[in-house]
Amino acid sequence: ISIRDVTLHRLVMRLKDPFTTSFGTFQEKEFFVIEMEDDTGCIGFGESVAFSSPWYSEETVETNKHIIEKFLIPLLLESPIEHPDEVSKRFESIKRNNMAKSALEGAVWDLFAKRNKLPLYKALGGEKQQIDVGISIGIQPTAKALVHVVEGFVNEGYKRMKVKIKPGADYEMLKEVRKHFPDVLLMADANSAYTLKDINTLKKLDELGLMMIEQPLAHDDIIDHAKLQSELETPICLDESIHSLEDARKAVELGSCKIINIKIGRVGGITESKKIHDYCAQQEIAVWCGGMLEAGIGRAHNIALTTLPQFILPGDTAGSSRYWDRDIIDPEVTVDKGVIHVPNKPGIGYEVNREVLESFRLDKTVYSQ
Ligand code: OSB
Ligand code: MG
Repeated sequence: ISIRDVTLHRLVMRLKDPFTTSFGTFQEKEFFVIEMEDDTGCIGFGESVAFSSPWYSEETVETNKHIIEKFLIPLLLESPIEHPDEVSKRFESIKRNNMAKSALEGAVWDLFAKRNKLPLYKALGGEKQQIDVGISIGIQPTAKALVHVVEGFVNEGYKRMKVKIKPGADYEMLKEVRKHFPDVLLMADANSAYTLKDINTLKKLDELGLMMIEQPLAHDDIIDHAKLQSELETPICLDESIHSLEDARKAVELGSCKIINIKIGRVGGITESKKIHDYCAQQEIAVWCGGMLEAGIGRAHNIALTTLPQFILPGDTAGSSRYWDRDIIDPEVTVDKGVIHVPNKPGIGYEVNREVLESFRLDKTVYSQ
């Protein structure tokens, strides 16, 4: 693959409803659509997932732009590549900045799949024709409001309810949800809002039969999580702490978690995601695909990845309409009785709607060889 040019479309889209986590509230999502054209005129798309503020991780929209244009694009345009697995090696000299790397790598994967006339999921070795989906629910003002929101998503057919928690909005709220929905698959995501000092609160959650608790402790910790896991019945799932296969191996060896949330952006791309997936399959650690409030292109990449066999648990990749009035792809991602039917068209399997993309676009920059 000889890449002729890379276009960065900077977009801003407004979420239908604000989304509140323990670290802040999201309403607008600013990100890049990466459009990559090769010397045969074939086009691949990627999407950056970093947020505007460094709340979830240290990367932001602005740092992504800096790293992509100053360092990553020059490395990518240096010489042709045979296979998308080479992209992460090409970027090895650049430390971290995984979301910036992943945005470009995603476009190379789409381009590669399209050139080979394969749907992306088949290019990755995935087999599932449909994937189970859950939903991530932001922190609500009251338990009553939360129960109401959960009810709506249960009725829509979502297979697993993930509720964001923080100190003061945890046990009592989840207890109400459990009371109204005794059998629903329920889990909590703390986004690092607790420390080991909160162990009594966290232990109380064991009463509620949660599938897992996601990232209860610090974003960069695997030591205290191991201590906590040894005291908890509820499985711990790590999100923020896992940036690579090596991080996953260390966390599993230490007993810091029993489940891993794989986010393509957080680990630097699909190639690294596959490595973590394969390692977890070998270790019998269940994985699922996390979300970053993506628009359609990022969502399509998540869907393709989720077709790999160790993605045993429902992921956070919900339908387009859960987030947006109008997504940038056609057709939009739809959820039917809690499943997404995986598209069989070449590449990401959805068409980018140029008119819609331009309606959300702030600016555009082209980088050529
Ligand atoms: O921790 O998984 C997370 C959203 C923003 C930042 C972090 C997280 C989330 C979600 C929503 O849980 C996932 C989604 O619906 O895309
Ligand atoms: Mg999370």
